[in-house]
Amino acid sequence: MNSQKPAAFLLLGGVVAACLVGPLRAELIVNHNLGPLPFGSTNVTGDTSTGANNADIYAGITNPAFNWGNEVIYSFSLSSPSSLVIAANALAGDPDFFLLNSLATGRPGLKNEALGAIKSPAYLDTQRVFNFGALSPGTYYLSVDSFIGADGGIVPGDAAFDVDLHVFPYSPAPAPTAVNLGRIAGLGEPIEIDTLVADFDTELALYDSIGAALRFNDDDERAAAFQSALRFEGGLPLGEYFIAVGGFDAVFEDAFVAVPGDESGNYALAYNGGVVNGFLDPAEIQYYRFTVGIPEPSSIILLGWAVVPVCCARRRRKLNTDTNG
Ligand SMILES: [Ca+2]
Ligand SMILES: [Ca+2]
Ligand SMILES: [Ca+2]
Repeated sequence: MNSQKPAAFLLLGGVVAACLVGPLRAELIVNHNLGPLPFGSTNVTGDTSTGANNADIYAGITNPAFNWGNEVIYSFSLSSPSSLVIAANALAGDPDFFLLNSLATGRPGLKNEALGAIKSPAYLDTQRVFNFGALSPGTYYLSVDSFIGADGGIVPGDAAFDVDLHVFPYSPAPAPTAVNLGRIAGLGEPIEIDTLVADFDTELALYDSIGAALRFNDDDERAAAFQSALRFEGGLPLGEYFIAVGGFDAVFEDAFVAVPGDESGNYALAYNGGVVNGFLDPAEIQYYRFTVGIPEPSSIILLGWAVVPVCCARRRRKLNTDTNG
């Protein structure tokens, strides 16, 4: 009689689950959970030989021609806006330190890509102290990965490290005036933002809601003439984000600080199927805002109301039948 009901529930469940968790992907492995990082200093000591190599490169922030070997991954959380500084006490081999906001990795290929890299890496090769900068409250991962060279010149080897993580309070910066793009993805859904169609040399940066500069791109490898793209194939944490569009040679820093470049002209900002046309004046930065969220509240409410009355109506009818019967 009601053969469509289980199918409808399965479909609904699938849609909701897909919207909430996104497509399934392989994930990096957390070796140690540091828990909530308090303000002050936390010592982290380890050896990459105790880890595994699930990330050869870090998408969007490392040169694809380079290779990293075994990595050890630490998870930690921040309960309030913070800035994070890493300082080396002792290093052996060539450990590099990557901050990630997800454990997602790319599809199997020639190289394994960690997709959740944010900020610039701390190489700690000459400078023994590095400021990762501002971070919103949330969960992060520190991947300590052993640098093993460029393609064709790999020297396998592990690295040992003794570093301190210094956490300081950070005051969120006021949001800039921005064109609102609305919700462009759900949790775990791939995000791509680009200005590949532009008549000048563009640059792009991504900020989170407190002004933490997360990712920057000058030239995408697909660009015809030095245009930019930001790709988060593993998605972004739920929240509000800001895109800054600039011309070469802009500089982007925390607190929504952006020093404009000289280049200007027409561009099309493409984002997950949408597109906005703009014109950038000389010495100008333009901002757009978007959210990564669960499905629009209106659609959840609609789904909820579509299901609940049917369930209740059936139960009530059965109860009535039993009671009367
Ligand atoms: Ca690795
Ligand atoms: Ca290094
Ligand atoms: Ca560029």
